[in-house]
Amino acid sequence: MSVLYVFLAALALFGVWFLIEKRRRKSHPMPGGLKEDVTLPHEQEFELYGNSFSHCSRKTRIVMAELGIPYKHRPIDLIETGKYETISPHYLKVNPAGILPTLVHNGHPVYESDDIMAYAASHAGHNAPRLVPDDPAQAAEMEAWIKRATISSDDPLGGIEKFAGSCIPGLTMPLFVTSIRYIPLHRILVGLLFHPDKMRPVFFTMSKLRGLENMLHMPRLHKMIGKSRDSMATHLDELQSHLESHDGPWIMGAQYTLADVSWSCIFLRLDETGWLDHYFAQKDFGRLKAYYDAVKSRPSWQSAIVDKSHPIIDKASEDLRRLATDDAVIRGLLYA
Ligand SMILES: N[C@@H](CCC(=O)N[C@@H](CS)C(=O)NCC(=O)O)C(=O)O
Repeated sequence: MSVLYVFLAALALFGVWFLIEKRRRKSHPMPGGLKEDVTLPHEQEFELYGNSFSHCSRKTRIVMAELGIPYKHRPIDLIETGKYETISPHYLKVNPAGILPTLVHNGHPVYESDDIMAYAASHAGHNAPRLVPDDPAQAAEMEAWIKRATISSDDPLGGIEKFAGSCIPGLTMPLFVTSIRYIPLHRILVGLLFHPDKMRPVFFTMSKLRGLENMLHMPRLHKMIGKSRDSMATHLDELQSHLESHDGPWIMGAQYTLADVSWSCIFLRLDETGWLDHYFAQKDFGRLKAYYDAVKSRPSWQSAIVDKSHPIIDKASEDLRRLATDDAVIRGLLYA
């Protein structure tokens, strides 16, 4: 009888804790752009909340580096790099949507990576390089290239034929699975309790328990990866044709722009997930190789990407490369 009482008391305590925590971790979508009516505690004029592995955070870090804007970097973990810090009460005060990145300018937050890039480019001062063409037609063309490389948080897999960014979640799946091996299960369970998108922690829990080969055998995942792989090949073809038919070296010609920032992060993700080697082995993508080498040789790459790399992601990326090379079944499931 007393065991039953202890059990019921523990259950009641858990219930109370859960309800309190759930209130503290309430999230809701936020529109992009500057929120002038919100003022957050800050130490510097510019502060950037981001994560080393997050595609959207990477874009904003490169832009800040290219523009030469000094900022305080405030790293926030995603589950892939250690824990669900985006849904911590502390970060939800900064961004109630619980997503990265967030730029804070004089205490006012700016949301959505593409809006952050545009905001930074227009607040960088007169001596900063111009990352947006002055000509409106050129600026519109640059916007179209950016949009093509954007990951939508509303519908991450929507429109993979139209948007290279929409292929990224599918193509990153294998790396998600190898990185989650380094994260303790109880950290993922926090997501099952509190993350607004339960599909994500469910996927991570399954990945942790089942491993890469079993996950790749799942028909839905296998199909999603295959469709993303094939659509991305078309996007790369089209980018190569565009670069070949224009005077480069950049997407908008002689001027390095926000479009190059977005696409360089697509290349990085394809690189760390092993897909770039696959595409480059399939076809002569010489122009794209040169393009990727050129973005990597810019000083912004060193400070925004290389210096901010994460050991778990580096290890997981190596694991994935090894598995895809040594394990014929995994190789077949990924590339056949
Ligand atoms: N459209 C948003 C997408 C932001 C987004 O999805 N961020 C991811 C990281 S790349 C995130 O914070 N996810 C929260 C999570 O994984 O729990 C943007 O461009 O800023």
